[in-house]
Amino acid sequence: MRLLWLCAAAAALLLVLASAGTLKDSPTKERYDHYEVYRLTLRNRLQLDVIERLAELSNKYNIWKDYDAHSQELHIMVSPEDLQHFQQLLRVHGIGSEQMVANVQALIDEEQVTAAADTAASDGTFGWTKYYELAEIEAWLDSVLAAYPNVTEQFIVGQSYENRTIRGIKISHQAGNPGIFIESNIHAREWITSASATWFINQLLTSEEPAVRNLAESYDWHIVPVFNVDGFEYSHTKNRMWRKTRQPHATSECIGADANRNFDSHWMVNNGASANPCSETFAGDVPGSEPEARALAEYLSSIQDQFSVYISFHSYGQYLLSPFGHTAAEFPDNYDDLLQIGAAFATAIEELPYGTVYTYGSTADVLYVATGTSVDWVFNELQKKIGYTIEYRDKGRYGFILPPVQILPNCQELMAGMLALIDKTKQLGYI
Ligand code: 0X9
Ligand code: ZN
Repeated sequence: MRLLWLCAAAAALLLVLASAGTLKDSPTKERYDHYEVYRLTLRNRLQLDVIERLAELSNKYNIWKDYDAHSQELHIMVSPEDLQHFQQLLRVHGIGSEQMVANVQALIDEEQVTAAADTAASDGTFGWTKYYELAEIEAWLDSVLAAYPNVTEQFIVGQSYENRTIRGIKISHQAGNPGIFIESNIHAREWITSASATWFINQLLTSEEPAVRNLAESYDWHIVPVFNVDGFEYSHTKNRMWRKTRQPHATSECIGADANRNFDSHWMVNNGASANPCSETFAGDVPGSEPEARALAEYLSSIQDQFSVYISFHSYGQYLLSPFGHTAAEFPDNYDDLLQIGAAFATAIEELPYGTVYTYGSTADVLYVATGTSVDWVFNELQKKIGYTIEYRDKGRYGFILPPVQILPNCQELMAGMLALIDKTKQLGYI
């Protein structure tokens, strides 16, 4: 009898240990069953403080879209366990809310179902009706490099924390073309960005449309389809909502920093990033603490005479953002031009049958203060005059889990916008 009891106790202890292990670093995939996403309307500083403190203190709340003063909105994901407490808090503080997503896991499952159906139906060729994992994107990149040896060339940005190689492709039809650098998927969960980047590479190489041929042949393209390689891999295998890098922190259980807050330009000023390692916008302990950001800054410095336009792909919200990110009180000298180019981009997209509306302007003005971003670093430290962040579809209906059927429409919008952006940039004499 006593032996039986001992066995039971040992089994129970094992169970407890196993579940504690799961909490720390799950060997399986994180699930988001009945996690909901809310659009909150925050009307004063106190309301904003309440929500921001909530998001900083708990790992269970996850900010999908930070507060911006224009819409007064913030998007936040809440676990089913916290929902009651959360709603009570909203009531007490009189915070307006609207449910955007009823069940995050359902969106993730739909995304996977489409992927499975696509794989079964397809002949194994790469396409843009599903999202691919890092290894598949890299294999495709290899096939492209092999198929177009005369106009393409691989370049290496550097190594990630987990020692993956951050790869890029250069497409050049003639020496001396003005250069355009595209960095994509710095935020791991923004899968539409690498889908769009690979599609864009494919268009530059295969399209027969005169305007696209001109774009491909008159410029040198430097494109990094997946910049945050560790985070992207992790978002596929462990946690669909992962945003940051994967470097552990010395004094915190929380992992990674926001690579787009880690560059050495106005780092951590004006509350444009967080000092809390558990925050989604953790800036790192020092600028360049993340090997990925350090490698990109070094690589860009080494080729700074080879490009004049820098574009960073993000989602979501439908914005074309220019510097500055660190302050809304000052604007770049050429801000009028940056706005003109932004207007051309937005108009071209709005003219497509989808009628998708993009907002343009400086990051700090139309969105929120963000410091240490890659675009601002290139603009301020490498003195580049044209730099943008594109925030792709949508406005929050699906957020980061943009259904695969929207990949191609989003890409068409990218091409229309890009043609207009480059056209206007040339017209204004920058390239
Ligand atoms: O907060 C960010 O890093 C970007 N938004 S996201 O929702 N994709 O995280 C905006 C970055 C703005 N970019 C620059 N200031 N350059
Ligand atoms: Zn982003």
